[in-house]
Amino acid sequence: MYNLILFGPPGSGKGTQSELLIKQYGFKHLSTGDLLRKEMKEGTPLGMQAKGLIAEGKLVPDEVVIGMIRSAVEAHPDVPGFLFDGFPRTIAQAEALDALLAEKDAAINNVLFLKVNQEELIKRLIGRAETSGRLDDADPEVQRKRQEVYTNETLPVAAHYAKAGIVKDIDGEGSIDDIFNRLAAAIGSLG
Ligand code: B4P
Repeated sequence: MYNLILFGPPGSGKGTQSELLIKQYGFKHLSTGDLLRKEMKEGTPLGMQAKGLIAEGKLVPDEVVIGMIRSAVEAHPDVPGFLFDGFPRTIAQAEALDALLAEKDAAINNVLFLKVNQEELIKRLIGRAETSGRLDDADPEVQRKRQEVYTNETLPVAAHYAKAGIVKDIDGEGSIDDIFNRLAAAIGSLG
């Protein structure tokens, strides 16, 4: 099993590139953002809890997303690997993921870190706000909060995996195809 984390700040293109990577490699795509938006759309108790937090640019509690990921991983025992998109977002989530995979004699093989400058991120999120209808895209104050949460809570996750020597920086600027080619080259060379 080959397991990959696509890592990067809000708006770095994790969702966009995940779509292309799953087509090419057959990974099972697990996006906590997508799973949470599905819960919100269906109006489940979990979705109702997540809605207010996401609208404020905050993270959903670790135990909630860890539970969602455990269920999703266990529902797909026979896939060639998982592509984790937007997860883990805290050290507690990373440790829970490592433990969950270890139970299955597996591990994270690589973390591909999409690097995009702050100005470009804001430009992309403003662009996405025009069409996404997402609660967390429209308000500049919420976007500022999301970047702050990313710096304080999520960036340490890259350092956690860097200790194992499995993080690879990828230039996340340029055309969607060029970025995909860089990711594919990294996957090919890292195996
Ligand atoms: P996510 O759904 O993970 O979303 P994201 O980080 O905002 O975006 P992503 O990086 O996927 O960017 P995209 O491809 O769309 O999270 C949403 C919220 O859910 C979080 O804030 C949090 O509250 C909650 N949540 C999710 N996971 C959680 C967890 N594990 N723990 C706790 N809470 C959690 O790209 C952005 C835009 O750029 C798009 O419009 C796209 O078209 C455009 N774009 C992409 N690539 C481009 C390129 N190369 N050039 C120009 N534009 C490009």
